[in-house]
Amino acid sequence: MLRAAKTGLIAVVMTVSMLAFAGPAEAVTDYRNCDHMHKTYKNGVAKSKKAANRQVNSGHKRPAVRPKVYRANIESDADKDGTACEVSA
Ligand SMILES: [Ca+2]
Repeated sequence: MLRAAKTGLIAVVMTVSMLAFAGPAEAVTDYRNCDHMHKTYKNGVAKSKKAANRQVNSGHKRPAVRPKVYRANIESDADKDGTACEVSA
């Protein structure tokens, strides 16, 4: 009985903490343009660390690595280099 109650409590705690964790991490905004995106991600958004490094190595500021945000805003990556709304350094 006590064990069942404990197990139930652990399950509830895990569920609540996973939801809390998933909240901000899963929040993906499709920005209407780069000015809008730059209010949150001032150097743009890369799909991977490799893509972010490519920006830095080509004279841009380091973008945030946010694969889901990138996918939601892929239309803002006009040159298809893996970073949306990159900013020159
Ligand atoms: Ca780009």
